[in-house]
Amino acid sequence: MFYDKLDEFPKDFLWGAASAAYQVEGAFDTDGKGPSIWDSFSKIPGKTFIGTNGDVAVDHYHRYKEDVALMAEMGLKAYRFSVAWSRVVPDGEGPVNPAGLQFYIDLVDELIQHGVEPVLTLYHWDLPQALQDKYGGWESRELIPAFKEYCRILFEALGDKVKYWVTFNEQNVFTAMGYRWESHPPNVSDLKRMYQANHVINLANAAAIQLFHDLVPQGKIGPSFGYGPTYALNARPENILAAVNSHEANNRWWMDVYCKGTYPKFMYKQLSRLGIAPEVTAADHDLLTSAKPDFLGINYYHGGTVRENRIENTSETDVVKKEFSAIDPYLMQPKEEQAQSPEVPMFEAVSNPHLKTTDWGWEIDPVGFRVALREVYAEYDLPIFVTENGLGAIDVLEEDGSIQDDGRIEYLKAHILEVQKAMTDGVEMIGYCAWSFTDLLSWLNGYKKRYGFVYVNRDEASEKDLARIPKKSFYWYQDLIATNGANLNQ
Ligand code: BGP
Repeated sequence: MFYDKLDEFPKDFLWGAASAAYQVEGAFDTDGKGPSIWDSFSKIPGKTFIGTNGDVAVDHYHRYKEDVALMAEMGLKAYRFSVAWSRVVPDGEGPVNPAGLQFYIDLVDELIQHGVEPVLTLYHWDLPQALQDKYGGWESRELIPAFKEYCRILFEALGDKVKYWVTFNEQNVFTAMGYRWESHPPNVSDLKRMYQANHVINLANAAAIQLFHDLVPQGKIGPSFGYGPTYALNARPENILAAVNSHEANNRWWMDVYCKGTYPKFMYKQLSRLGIAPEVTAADHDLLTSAKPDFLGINYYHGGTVRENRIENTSETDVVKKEFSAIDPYLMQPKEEQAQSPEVPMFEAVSNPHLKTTDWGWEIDPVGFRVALREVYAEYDLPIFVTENGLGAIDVLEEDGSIQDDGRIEYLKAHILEVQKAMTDGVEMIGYCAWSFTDLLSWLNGYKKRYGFVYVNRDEASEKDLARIPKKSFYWYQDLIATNGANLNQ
């Protein structure tokens, strides 16, 4: 659709930025915090970029006041952060650690005092190690009551101050990376176990939403999903069918469960055929269908392009196959040796000849953002909160002390413009959180790949002085917020 004039952003649109506990806080064993699975995994040689870990990260735990002051200076309307479960409940299900809980109460108070709306993520990948050791982590149903209890603690402590809550961050990504690709904890490669863990997380998600609606009726809660539209390489019908398959495997497999409480049928049958479908009991079905999110958090970086599965495909062998510099979380194209892989007979991922990529090989596709927002809103009819979107790049601290991140400004501008178009189309939007506010630890790429509006003076070799230095994009976003998006077309 083309418009001469786009709708204005609503006055209360939440212009925000996001982070996650393990990536910013540091203080990994301070004030009674227990270890998480990321504290252990990041210490395994060869697992992260030159051995980086979140022991110190960007020391947000000790510098949150300075960070919040910068948010206020920028005029930020919302800050999305996550709570480290093992800071609040060190053993995952034992007694509360008052100092850990107090940190989040103080952070929320600080945000509110500075006019920044807190957006709290309950789980951004750092499961307490004790729950991994005791029960085997998310594969066990024992984690459902443990998660529910942890949520209750936070709902009771912060339910009157925090309106927006996110249950799980990118369930599709952390289950694939953790249980299939051995690149996140718990470092497993087993599809059956992956689908089992994923099912337990679905149940925990539903249980948390139910409890929230009982305890915090005035609040809003939903998951944040790593969504990417799936394109067919061209109009060849076989490729269109492949895109339908890929959409079901990579998006609907989660989104349908969140919103409708049921798994999509074709993918479920495909997994059953391979003996790796999760078992859904009658009680599971009741729980999943009884809990509905109030909004959908969408993390958007890119989508993917597919063609007919390589078993049947005979006509398009010349297109360059997608080369991943890292594992692509959104199009989980299987390794050759995984004979059981459900996707092999369904589709094959290829690179999109129309798109450029970032330094890390991620396709840059602003229009895909609009497609994503349109698809999600049309299918699930819930307001959307963009909970992540941003550009990972190498930023240079110039001799004059500035950081000229024009590439990031260009990226964000193009993407936010597509949000405005989607909104003009009719999508109901709550807000937009860029990833990220300050630079932070990239799970697998250390401090080389930066996303922040604020540079943090540290690298892999040294913590230096951890000074916060606003980048050029900081001032650009400040102006965007001040004009409520009116500068986007300039
Ligand atoms: C998302 C995660 C974030 C963040 C972002 C960038 O998948 O939710 O926590 O890490 O991706 O990822 P990366 O640092 O790998 O580029």
